[in-house]
Amino acid sequence: MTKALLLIDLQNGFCPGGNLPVADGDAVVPVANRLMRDGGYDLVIASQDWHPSNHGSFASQHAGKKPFDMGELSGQPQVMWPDHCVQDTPDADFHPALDVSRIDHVQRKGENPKVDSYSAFRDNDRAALTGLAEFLRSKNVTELDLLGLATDYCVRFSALDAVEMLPGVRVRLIADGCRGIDPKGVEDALSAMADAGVEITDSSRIGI
Ligand code: VGL
Ligand code: ZN
Repeated sequence: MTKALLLIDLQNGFCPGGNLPVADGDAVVPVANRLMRDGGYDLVIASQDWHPSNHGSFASQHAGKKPFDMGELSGQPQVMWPDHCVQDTPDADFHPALDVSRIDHVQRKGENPKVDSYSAFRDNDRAALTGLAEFLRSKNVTELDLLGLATDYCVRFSALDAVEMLPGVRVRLIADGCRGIDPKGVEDALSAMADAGVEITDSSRIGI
């Protein structure tokens, strides 16, 4: 029995002042800190969106595209994002208030410029794995709770992959520990996760 907490992309880039800010994104940092301290977890993992400066999800790499337009990347539909979480820049750093001393393992993603990687488990085209599923299996994880940014992108796809790639593991989303980009997208994400078997819970129900 190993209980793990997965923190998705708690980076400056997704917080107010960052390059792809999620409204109120920094409000989830205290939730993460409290759960790392009091949640009774055996293992804490944090994912980090970690793009090269020429990443193909950036509107800046596509002539005539503006951020949030739809475009294509390697023949697949792709949201054109503002440049964000570029490797070794402050935008990619964890939020300064996050208690990184309690993180056991960091999983980076989004390094291949030709494909985006919302999920902490694998690229959007599902071809390349990050190794996170294998890591969690090697630690005999039986329960995985997750929270972070953004509910409608990286949290959603990470939770769905957790259910699919870790059969038998209880997967729970800590809803008050998440914030999203688009309200309708958040609503769709919550129902897609619930339909897939993700339990939706709240941090007030965890720990002391
Ligand atoms: C994310 C869009 C682009 C996320 C990452 O962390 O949800 N969203 N890259
Ligand atoms: Zn990204």
